[in-house]
Amino acid sequence: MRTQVAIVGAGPAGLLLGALLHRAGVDAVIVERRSADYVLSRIRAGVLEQTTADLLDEAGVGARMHAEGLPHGGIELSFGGTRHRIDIQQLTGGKHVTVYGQTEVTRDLMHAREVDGLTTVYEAEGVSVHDFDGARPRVRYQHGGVWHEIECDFIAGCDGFHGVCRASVPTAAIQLFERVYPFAWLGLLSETPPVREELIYTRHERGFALCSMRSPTRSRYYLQCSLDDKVADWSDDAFWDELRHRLDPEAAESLVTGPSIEKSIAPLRSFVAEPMRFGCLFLAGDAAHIVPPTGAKGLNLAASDVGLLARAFAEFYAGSEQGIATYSERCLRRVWKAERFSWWFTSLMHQFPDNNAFGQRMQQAELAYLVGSVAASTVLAENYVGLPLEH
Ligand code: FAS
Ligand code: PHB
Repeated sequence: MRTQVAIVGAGPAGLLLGALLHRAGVDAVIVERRSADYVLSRIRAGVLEQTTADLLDEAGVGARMHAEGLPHGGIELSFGGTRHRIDIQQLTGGKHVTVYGQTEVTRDLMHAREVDGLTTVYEAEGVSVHDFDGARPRVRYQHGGVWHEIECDFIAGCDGFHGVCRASVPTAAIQLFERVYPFAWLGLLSETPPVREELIYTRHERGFALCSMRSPTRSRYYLQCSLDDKVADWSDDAFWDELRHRLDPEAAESLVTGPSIEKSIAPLRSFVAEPMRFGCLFLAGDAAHIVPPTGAKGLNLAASDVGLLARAFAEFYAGSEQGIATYSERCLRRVWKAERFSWWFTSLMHQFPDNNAFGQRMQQAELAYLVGSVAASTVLAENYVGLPLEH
């Protein structure tokens, strides 16, 4: 098989890249290790920046997001038993985020790809990438017991943190930056109305908590938990009791509980691989960087990477190498700013085992300053809605 761009991974990065390339008249094939149902079963992000919403529109898949997504102009910070609203829309001159689950984004992209009759190979085994620094870049995989090879001009490594593409880069050619956090997030999805209309980020001495949602009838909650915790350690009742302990009294009182429809534990890390290009191999999304989900940046960074990459490939086929030559540096400027914001917000809102009494007071003082200063709240607001894209 031959194509212009071979995309490894059918998560949001790979699927959005494929959709944008199709719109630009560039041929691409996606090779995915898992089944489509498995990809859809992973419950992850929930908040889209405007730049991500714009890219979904550009890819022609924004209709359901506009119909079912929830525009949010603010968030609430809860600490010391009270909640403080950050008026994001007012502080950013009218910008907002859209609450629309990653699962739905992925579903919309998969549907569009099927309607357009584009090639996606699911349940591909033994995927490997070859000669990406030579003249004949190729992707090999086994499907149904038969080995296949895709000859291409470019390989897009959209295969996430545990993928094969970054792992195939010689160690001397790549620099890794990482911070692993001493805790995890326990997430729960329930068919219950959200506790408030907007998200609540809670700092509590028992640990961080986040109240989010997927719709007016479906809620998504997170609790900071130990890295040693297992989902089986947390009954639904134990989850709801702990969440009530961490919420302010009014929110705890209005919390509607119900059976979980999904529960999962995710470790938190900050991670960046530099550069994001190796010859004909380009990394995008979680394959290149990971942020702790506190700042709701992971999915949005993946989208902005592939927005730049799709444009760069289209420019290449139109005769300019400028886009592919500057892809890595342009992505990394935005990635590092999102890494900073996600690290800062995580450090502010979570309990750290080595945080002494002074550290607790520093967190409390920073939160008091944050909600009392227009300048400080503006910094939070403009990072939360997403910094401008470089074109
Ligand atoms: P993904 O990991 O989504 O997709 C990569 C794809 O490549 C997967 O489908 C995988 O099966 C496939 N793949 C891997 N190896 C392969 C191989 N060798 N061959 C072929 N295919 C291969 N972000 C937020 O903003 N908010 C959140 O609350 C949030 N929660 C998260 C919870 C968890 C458990 C995780 C892991 C991430 C979370 N994220 C969150 C971040 C998440 O949303 C990512 O940023 C987003 O999925 C990035 O998309 P991709 O880069 O496409 O990577
Ligand atoms: C979610 O709804 O899954 C979500 C929202 C905001 C975050 C993290 C996760 O910061």
